[in-house]
Amino acid sequence: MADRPEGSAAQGDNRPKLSLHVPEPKFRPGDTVDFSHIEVPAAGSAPRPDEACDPAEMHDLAFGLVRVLGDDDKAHGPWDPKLDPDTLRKMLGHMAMTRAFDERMFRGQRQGKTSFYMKCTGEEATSVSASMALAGDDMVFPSYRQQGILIQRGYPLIEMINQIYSNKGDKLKGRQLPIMYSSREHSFFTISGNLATQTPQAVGWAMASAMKGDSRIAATWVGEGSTAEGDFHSACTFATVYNAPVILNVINNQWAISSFSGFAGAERTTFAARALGYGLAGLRVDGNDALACYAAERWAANRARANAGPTLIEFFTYRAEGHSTSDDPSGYRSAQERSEWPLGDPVMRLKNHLIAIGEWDEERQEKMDLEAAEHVKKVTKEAEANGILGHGLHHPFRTMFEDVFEELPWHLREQADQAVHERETKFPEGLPEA
Ligand SMILES: Cc1ncc(C[n+]2csc(CCOP(=O)(O)OP(=O)(O)O)c2C)c(N)n1
Ligand SMILES: [Mg+2]
Repeated sequence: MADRPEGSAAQGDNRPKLSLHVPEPKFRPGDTVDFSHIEVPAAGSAPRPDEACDPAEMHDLAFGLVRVLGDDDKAHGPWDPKLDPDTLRKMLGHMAMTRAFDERMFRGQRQGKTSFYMKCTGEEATSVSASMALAGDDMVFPSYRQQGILIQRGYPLIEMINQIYSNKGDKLKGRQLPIMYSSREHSFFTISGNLATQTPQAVGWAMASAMKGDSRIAATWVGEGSTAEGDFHSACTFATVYNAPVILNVINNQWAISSFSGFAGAERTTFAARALGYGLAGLRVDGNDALACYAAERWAANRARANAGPTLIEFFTYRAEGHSTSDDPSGYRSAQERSEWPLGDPVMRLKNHLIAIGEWDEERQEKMDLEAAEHVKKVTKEAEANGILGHGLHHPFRTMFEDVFEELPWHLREQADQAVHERETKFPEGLPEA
């Protein structure tokens, strides 16, 4: 046998046994939830550095929490974006519409009208308010939980519902999983189910925009769990190396399906702190504070637009509902988490702020919620006329081979013919859409 190097374990030393740390969430179903370990700094206490500052000056902001709305429901400190009441009401309206849309679509899935849906309850500010801080033609590369962006950008709800129902009105012709929208006209990049792929794409797009001397910036949204993907880290490297005009929004909603944020590194440091190692500007923001979300995104947008550099923003929030309609969170987390979450609910907080400044009241809120629910219901009915799951009103089977090549190549034509032939053999009575 070959000699072992001096001091190796085989020589029988008394070095301690190594052990592996496997993260475990603090609370499981049935546990009493205590979030007192989460530090919540006072609203208005975080400084607001110059938009062109050196990322090294932002160290503390990556570990703190930018907050504007205080316990008194008033706006505080240097991050107050000082939006006029009409803009605040518009923000609240988009958030209410997003919530109404989520409720209706979730119910639609339970009624068998679609196979799948994902809500963003509790996270509305991270898409609606952030999107309002961008220009309408800035290119966004979202994940699957930013329906608030499309609603804020005025994308027709009927197009969203047609896509969710994969019906004959679906512009994507049923080729995408429900909720994976795409709209070139609304500068909304096609959603991909492969986690984090949108992050290098956003950086690449931003680099191209800079190379062309364009003025549009890019912004991407990615879940905290997805930051564990290699793509996210390549995106950070490219963003910093080329000073790409891009904003990397990390939505830390504490959960990645049934895995808690600890599996993506949250036990060790913050997600905003990732920025430090790359030399990116890093901000950690109360994601349930609509004004803080707006202010941080606008800060980063101004920075990018002035060629001062990319920003990584962590929005600290909570996924109030299940991951998707295929999930049951009662199997892995305590039901108390939602009510105990120390940062409250973003819609309630913005509503209470508008009431506190004398620009809103409960009656108007009730009316707005009712109108949003009725509008979504009406549009849902319109979309249902184009078909729902299993009703056969979808794009012809054969079209799945189209639109990739300008001319269908011979081998795809052959496969299409074969697929249609097999379908006719399997269903000799015929399917109207085949
Ligand atoms: C590359 C890849 N791995 C795994 C999955 C399965 N998957 C879909 S969503 C998800 C959780 C993502 O969590 P997070 O990034 O925190 O986003 P959130 O759902 O909380 O918004 C997983 C593991 C996937 N779609 N793609
Ligand atoms: Mg998550």
